[in-house]
Amino acid sequence: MDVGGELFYAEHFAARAGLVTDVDEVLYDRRSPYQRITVLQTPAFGRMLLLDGAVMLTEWDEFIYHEMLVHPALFLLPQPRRVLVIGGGDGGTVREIVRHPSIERVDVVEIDAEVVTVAREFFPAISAAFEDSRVQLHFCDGAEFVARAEDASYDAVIVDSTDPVGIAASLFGEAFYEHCRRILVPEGVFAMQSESPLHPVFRQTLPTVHRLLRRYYRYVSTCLAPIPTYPTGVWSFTVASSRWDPARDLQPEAAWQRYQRLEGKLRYYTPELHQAAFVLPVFVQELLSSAS
Ligand code: AG3
Repeated sequence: MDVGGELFYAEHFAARAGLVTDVDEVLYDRRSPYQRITVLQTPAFGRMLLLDGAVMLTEWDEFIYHEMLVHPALFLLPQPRRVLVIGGGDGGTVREIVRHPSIERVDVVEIDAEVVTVAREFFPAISAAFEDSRVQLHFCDGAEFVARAEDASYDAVIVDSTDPVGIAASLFGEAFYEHCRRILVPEGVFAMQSESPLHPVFRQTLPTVHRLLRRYYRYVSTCLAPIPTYPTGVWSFTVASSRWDPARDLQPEAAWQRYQRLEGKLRYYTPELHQAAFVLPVFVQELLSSAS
């Protein structure tokens, strides 16, 4: 937006409530066959990636989102080897996954090849993990990919989607979750971003997701993290497994040993933070109990 010669950008989650920031420069702004892709240079948040005007990441706080989407799930598994990522075309999720030395293969299913092209050009540090030899990119629909994938072929499935509308809507539906369960090994882990529990509309995602996932997994748990540039600033991630209780089955000693051996240094997640993040405030507990 350009008002009185000053460039700024705003994303609202309610009547003119939300995020606003000055913009130094619009680095990229084009329509792909699927969506409008925008890259902004801002003084406050560094570079920002928007899809259809919604913030996907900023250089300033993307580490919180990507660490909390990936590590609570992968640290539950004694030895994560094969991981499927649905979405995640910017590369941040893959960057966190390949920090785990046990990883042998990561399949990334991104519907929009132009998101990857833009990430490679404008977010080289975030998208660098795509060049890792263990990573395989697939440009197709995530719901179709999981429907075709073989039974028990992944240790973890991680869904890094946009909001549950438009092209991402199928990634919040029962048929998709059923296939994810089928293609996971019995002791596997499923993780997804599950929107904000404070959002006037999308907070309903959380109880809906719990109700559906409980059909396929013994344990379904949600953890929270602050993502200041996302709508409301409070975000949820939901982790499910039939073998591991995400809130209780982290073995602190073993987790710390693995934590030391990760490639690179994390800035948000620790095994202690894992335990704390699954402790939910009253209003989120109430939202979840409306699911059954
Ligand atoms: N995933 C986007 C979460 C949804 C943000 N919603 C919004 N801004 N309205 C981000 C992908 C990062 N890898």
